[in-house]
Amino acid sequence: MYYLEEKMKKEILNVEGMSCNHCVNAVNKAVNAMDGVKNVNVDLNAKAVVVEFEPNVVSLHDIKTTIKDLGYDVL
Ligand SMILES: [Cu+2]
Repeated sequence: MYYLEEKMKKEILNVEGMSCNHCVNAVNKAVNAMDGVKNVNVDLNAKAVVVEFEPNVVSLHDIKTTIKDLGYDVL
């Protein structure tokens, strides 16, 4: 367990353009589907996407690109 946690990274992204639960679900679903992503939590009011991932498997850049491809701005 400790070993796994060492390999995990947690980042908070500021995402503009999410306006309703449909947006929340779209971001959740798309990011969760990525290899190496372990957990996603979207806070609509805070315009925040908290993502836990394995940097060895997926990059933060790729996660940002996935969100941008949905039509939202990642600051
Ligand atoms: Cu929406």
